[in-house]
Amino acid sequence: MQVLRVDSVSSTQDLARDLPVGSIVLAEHQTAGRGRLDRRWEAPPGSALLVSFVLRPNPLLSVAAGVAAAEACGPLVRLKWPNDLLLGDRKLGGILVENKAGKAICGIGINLTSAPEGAAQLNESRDEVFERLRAKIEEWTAASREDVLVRWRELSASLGRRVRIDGVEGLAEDIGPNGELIVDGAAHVTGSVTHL
Ligand code: BT5
Repeated sequence: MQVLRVDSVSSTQDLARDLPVGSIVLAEHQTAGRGRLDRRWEAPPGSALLVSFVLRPNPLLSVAAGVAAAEACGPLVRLKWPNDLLLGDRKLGGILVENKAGKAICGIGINLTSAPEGAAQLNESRDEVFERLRAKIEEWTAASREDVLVRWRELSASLGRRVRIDGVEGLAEDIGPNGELIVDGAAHVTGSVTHL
């Protein structure tokens, strides 16, 4: 795997999209880091792990990447559907998967030495977290769908809780075979969850 390390970039996703499968982009700083749905991802220079992996497309990739990232961060980290890493009930990091021409660009941001108000930080060295994450991404993107789903259920902070999603409230019962969240029997493919 080729690792490209850069000081400053608009978004690691922008550099990664033109690289071959197997490439990894790591940045000190992003001037236009992004989350889902055109949201911003903010991190002061040098304070976070900001990385994009160029992978083969896989419908369960964002779920597998969540499992990989949670395990790389340590035993206290849990997953909030669909893609948030939580430490306690605070957001520690997030995952953004974008597809381009036969490639899936999997971006992961983890707060290390700084976090926005109300968010969490890991206080660990970037290189150590990166090396663990890289190994875990390799492991979990090669795992079977069933193994990924079983592990996601174990790590989930959302299942068994009352949640709000797309304006409806209900019990988060399970994750479906394609990563959808099942709330009161109904499958939700996209959206943001609030834990009630
Ligand atoms: C995510 O989106 O959580 C996915 C974040 C992915 C970031 C990585 S960094 C490397 C790669 N390159 C990129 O440009 N992106 C990826 P979402 O679920 O939409 O959450 C975004 C929301 O999280 C924002 O609207 C803020 O409320 C909040 N937020 C922004 N920066 C944060 C931070 N550093 N820590 C915690 N929350 C943050």
